Amino acid sequence: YPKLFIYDLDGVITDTAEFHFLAWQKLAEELGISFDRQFNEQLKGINRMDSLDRILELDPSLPAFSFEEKEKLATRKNEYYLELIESVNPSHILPGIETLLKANKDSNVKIALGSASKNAPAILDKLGLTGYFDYLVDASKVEKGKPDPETFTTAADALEIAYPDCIGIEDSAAGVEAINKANMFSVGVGDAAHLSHAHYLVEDTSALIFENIIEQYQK
Ligand code: B16
Ligand code: MG
Repeated sequence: YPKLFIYDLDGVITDTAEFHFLAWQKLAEELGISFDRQFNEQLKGINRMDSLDRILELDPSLPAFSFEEKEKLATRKNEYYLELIESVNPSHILPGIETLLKANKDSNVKIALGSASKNAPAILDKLGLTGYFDYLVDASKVEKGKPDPETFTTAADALEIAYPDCIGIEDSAAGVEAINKANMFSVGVGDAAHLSHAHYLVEDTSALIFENIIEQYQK
């Protein structure tokens, strides 16, 4: 039986991806860079600075930015993002997630968050879900972002649980790769085009059923 579930935030618990997209798009427009939703798929699960680097790479004609300039740009994006998430509330929890968290808690299996977002604890609070979690890993606790396994191993280490006893749930290709590299069981949420490397794949969050995940893990 597994001992720990590690949940990604954006795309699994709530859909903040749209707000990240809008905030990055606003910043990119100010820099004269255009990018679309399809490119945004590549930014899912990628931390703030790495996301900025990928966006700047879209326009090779831009001058090279110093680290300080990039920090200012990243901060500006975050200000736009914070404005957008101000109105986040429990109605923004994705379908099936609260039922899953309840079943998870009732089974005495530990619960952690594994998010690349520095805003993760504040968003969990706005959603009213903080009480379910035994441990939170956000960007402030890790050096190497997804697809490095550190986000997931940090949660397991903090709760002193062996990696093969952990299940990670992710919507991003980078996140599923991170879970697999951590030697944990990966549950992907989304389509096979991005997530064929997941050990168990469901189409959307409403298909995340606790008993089904356990059954797949035990196979
Ligand atoms: P922040 P997750 C990730 O969240 C997002 O998917 C990604 O698009 C974002 O750039 C990253 O958090 C950093 O967020 O700017 O708030 O620190 O999917 O790992 O929960
Ligand atoms: Mg995600």
